[in-house]
Amino acid sequence: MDFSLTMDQEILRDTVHKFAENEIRPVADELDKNEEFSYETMKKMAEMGLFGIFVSEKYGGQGMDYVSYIIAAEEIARVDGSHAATVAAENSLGIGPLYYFGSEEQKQKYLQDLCLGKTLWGFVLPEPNAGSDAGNSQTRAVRDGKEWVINGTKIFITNASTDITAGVTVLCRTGTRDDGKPELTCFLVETGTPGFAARPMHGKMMWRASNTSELYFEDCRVPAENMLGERGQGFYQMMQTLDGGRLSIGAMGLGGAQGCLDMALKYTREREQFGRPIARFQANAFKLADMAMQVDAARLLLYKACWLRDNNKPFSREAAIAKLYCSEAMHLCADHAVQLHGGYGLMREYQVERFYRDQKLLEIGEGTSEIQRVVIARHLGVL
Ligand code: COS
Repeated sequence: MDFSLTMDQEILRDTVHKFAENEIRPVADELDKNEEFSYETMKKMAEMGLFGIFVSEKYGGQGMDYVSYIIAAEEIARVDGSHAATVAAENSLGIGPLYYFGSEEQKQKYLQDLCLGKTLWGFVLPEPNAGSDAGNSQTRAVRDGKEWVINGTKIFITNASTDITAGVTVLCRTGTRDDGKPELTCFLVETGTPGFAARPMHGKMMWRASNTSELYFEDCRVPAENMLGERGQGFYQMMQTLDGGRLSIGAMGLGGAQGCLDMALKYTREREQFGRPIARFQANAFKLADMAMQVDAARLLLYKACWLRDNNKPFSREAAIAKLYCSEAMHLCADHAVQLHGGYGLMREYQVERFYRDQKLLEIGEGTSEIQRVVIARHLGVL
């Protein structure tokens, strides 16, 4: 068994780590406070090659493996959840479906600019009444000559209403299958298509500097060639995309947990009470030890799942396990980090406060912790 990273992966980690520390950390708090999506750091992340990391160079990507992409997401999440969300959602959810299921024409049309970070793309699955029950999509697409007409509402979509969003991949009900289940199909809808509106959602507790939107489709017409893959394949495409996306959330949990450990170690070594650094009180040292254990276990689970994916082996179960474990690891680490900071941990000036808020999304987005347990239990054959 070889647990070492390749030279390229080590270099990538080091480069992204320095970038996140130098370019993102100084601005993260202010952007979070103002609920502001930063086009400036978006541009810098694009110049770093953080979009299309696992996409072939033929389409403008970096041609690296999934482990590399996950390392990049982890290193950004170590500093800021919002920027990690922009990168993770774009790579796995925005670019992923186009890259894996798109026609050659669709790939040629959209991927180059997406990989260059000139544009962003949204992945549109959840609806006000179709969250965990994602297959219960009420958004409908009806064929009319050479077009499809889409009607419905979607919610909680990342990267869908920025100034540079080029479009979205939207799951629609296109009929009923022979077995009575809904027939679900994905369509590409470009920004500016009449009948399509994306509105930013404000007032979020977490990821406040990332872009989240509500989407409205009212008699929105798209040409038949905007179908992604084949009719009736939409739910499988979305589920496969979410398997990869759950690894991204895992990376954000791992990176966030590591970030909390870094901050807690620094603070408890410097902060003195009763005449010594508080890290040297056993109750606090044990918290730090538990955090380190969680981070190590999370990293092993996540990298193993990514290794399976990179080696074309089934990884759905392992993605659910990694997502669940990494997000719960960050929960514990953020909780301990705030506790170790005492009263200061409750203040915005200390970044653990932001990590404590950002963490909660990871146990809800891309399938709640309960849904991950459903997926794992189904693999065990007990549900
Ligand atoms: N990859 C490919 N296909 C998959 C799949 C996967 N990982 N998981 C399920 N499928 C297929 C099944 O094989 C089944 O195929 P058939 O209809 O041909 O039999 C189909 O998808 C439906 O699967 P299932 O019957 O298991 O669907 P359920 O309605 O029971 O839902 C869960 C399954 C709950 C796991 C799914 O709805 C889910 O993941 N919900 C959470 C959604 C989510 O993460 N939302 C967050 C969006 S934010 S981006």
